[in-house]
Amino acid sequence: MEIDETGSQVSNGPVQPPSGEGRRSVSIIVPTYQEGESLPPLIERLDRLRSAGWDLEVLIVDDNSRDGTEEFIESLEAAWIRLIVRQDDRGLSTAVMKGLEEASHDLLVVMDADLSHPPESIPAFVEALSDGAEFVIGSRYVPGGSTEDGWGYLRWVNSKVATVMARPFTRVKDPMSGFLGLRRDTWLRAEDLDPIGYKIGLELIVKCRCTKVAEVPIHFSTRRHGESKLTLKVQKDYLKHIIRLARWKYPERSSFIPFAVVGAMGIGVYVALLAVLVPLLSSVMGKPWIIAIAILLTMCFNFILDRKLAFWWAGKERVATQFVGFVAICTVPVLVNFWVTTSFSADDQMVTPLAGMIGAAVGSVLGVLFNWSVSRLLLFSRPRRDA
Ligand SMILES: Nc1nc2c(ncn2[C@@H]2O[C@H](COP(=O)(O)OP(=O)(O)O)[C@@H](O)[C@H]2O)c(=O)[nH]1
Ligand SMILES: [Mg+2]
Repeated sequence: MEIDETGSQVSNGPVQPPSGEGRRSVSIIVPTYQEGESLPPLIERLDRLRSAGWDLEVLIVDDNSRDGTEEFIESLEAAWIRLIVRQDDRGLSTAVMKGLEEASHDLLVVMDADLSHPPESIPAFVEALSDGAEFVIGSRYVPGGSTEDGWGYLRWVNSKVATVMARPFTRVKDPMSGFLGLRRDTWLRAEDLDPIGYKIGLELIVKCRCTKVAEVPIHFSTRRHGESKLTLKVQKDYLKHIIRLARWKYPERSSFIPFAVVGAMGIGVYVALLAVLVPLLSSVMGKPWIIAIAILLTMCFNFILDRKLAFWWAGKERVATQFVGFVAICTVPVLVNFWVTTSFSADDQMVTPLAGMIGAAVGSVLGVLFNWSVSRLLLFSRPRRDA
């Protein structure tokens, strides 16, 4: 083995020939945007696999880079390389999906054009798929995998945080990898694919409901040509992507948890409102009225946030009816609180602090469960799968 100019391991002689009977056919999808300089060495390295007996179909999905990519591919006159130039669409995920749709073989590999992903690992991908894996990831974080030195601390932290955020969906060590392998039958199982975000691997693992995911160690090289398309916007999109995946895979929890958090925040809002309103309005109205105003304002706060975060599928319609229903539903636990507080009090004249606390606790717990389930049932129809 030697390290080539890209920092990847490349063998001197022919790369690993296909094992078993006959030639193995693999479709390789390479999304590109302004990768004109990286393509020649990439194609050369893929061609070495062909020389070793692999039957490769390469689909380059380019988003109209106009940097010589088209001219270069045309000049090769290679029947095994297909260039798809997209004029209207832009984006990594949709480019990958386009390539997967157009591919003709049963074994599919997706890789970056920038030589971060060593093509010499493709035989190991095929082996894992033949051994029963539904999905394969080229991984930096399994034994034998590595990242070329020179990754900034920030980029490393970024990758680790993103990996932790993906934990509810998959246990793999490197779910952020863009070097992927899958069988056609896995791809055909994909449901509700969402083109947002860069992390198409994570999207596919979740939406194809993969359980057998293998990780093949790779040496991840730093790109030598061109620039990364990873920007701050990508990180914001990643957060959105994680939220959408959570809503897709765990719709109940993704609705109840924000509802409970907003409910807890509502208690703070209520207390703060009382602190402000009592001194402000005491001279013009009685305490019960001030409390009623504080409760109503808190309900508005909860309604606005719950509609957005817990009942995200609610859309823009029926806001007024939903609000009236919401207030009616929320009033039930408030009345329970009132009833518990008064019935736990020692005598009719005095509300003890303990009774108040018990009332508030019962009211809150009951309130969250009751408000959430009844609001869902009566006011907001159930989340659609593709929300
Ligand atoms: N077709 C297409 N390819 C893209 C787009 N954005 C990135 N790519 C390609 O996707 C691969 C990964 O992008 P890259 O910038 O290397 O991301 P990084 O590895 O996370 O820094 C590269 O081959 C890019 O050329 C896009 O909008 N459209
Ligand atoms: Mg890259």
